[in-house]
Amino acid sequence: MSGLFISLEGVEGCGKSTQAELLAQWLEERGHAVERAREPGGTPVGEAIRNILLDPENSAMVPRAELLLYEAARAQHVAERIRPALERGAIVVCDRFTDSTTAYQGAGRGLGREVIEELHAVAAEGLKPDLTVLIDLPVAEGLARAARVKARDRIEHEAAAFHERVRQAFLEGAAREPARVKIVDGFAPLEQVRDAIRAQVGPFLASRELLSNTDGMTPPA
Ligand code: T5A
Repeated sequence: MSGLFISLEGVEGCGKSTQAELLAQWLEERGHAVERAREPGGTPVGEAIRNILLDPENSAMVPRAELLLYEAARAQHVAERIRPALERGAIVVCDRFTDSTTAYQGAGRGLGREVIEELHAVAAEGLKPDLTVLIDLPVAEGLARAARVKARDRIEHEAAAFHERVRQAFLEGAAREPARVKIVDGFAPLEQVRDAIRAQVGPFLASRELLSNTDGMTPPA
């Protein structure tokens, strides 16, 4: 596959959707074909599963059913949109991917990493992001930001301790794979977060010889 797969990750309200849009626009302005994507969702089947997953009415959902629904939405997304876009040579900018499942279902729900990684291999056909930007933010700030924009969904109703486990799992994932997962401070003003993301993505694309105008950026060590 000739494209590139970039995911944005982090706790609720950390600014992923905002930054995914800014990043996609920036890449398009530089002449790249960009596929915007988000999980759960991104396809008609995936959006229907998203509605089930996020509906607060579904409070009886057990963790394993939740896990399988996230992976089912992902299987459809990878087959219908992500893999074809990568085969066309596009840059896929995805708001959440497998790291979210590892953090939320693995650590948040306590299902553990092993079973989840086996499911990733099935649902995502072994596909991993080339680069992941983790926008790190204290849980309370993220939940407060999210609450200002929309009503709380089923996952946002979880206790603070659940979201703390999720944040720690994201940070542990970044420590395990420092070459792929880059941490950006989400507490900074929006424009600073945007620039910090560009400072990771620009050199990464340059290292893959995909960005002709690197604005003087040098590839990361
Ligand atoms: N989930 C997902 C799992 O449990 N397992 C999985 O495998 C997957 C894929 C998805 C839910 O599903 C869970 C995680 C989630 O709980 P969602 O609605 O897509 O649900 O939830 P989020 O991805 O968390 O989306 P949010 O919209 O809540 O958060 P974002 O996208 O991180 O934040 P954003 O960009 O919408 O910004 C929120 C607000 O903050 C402001 C924005 O303007 C906006 O008002 N903001 C800032 N304010 C100050 N400073 C900054 N730097 C700011 N950046 C943004």
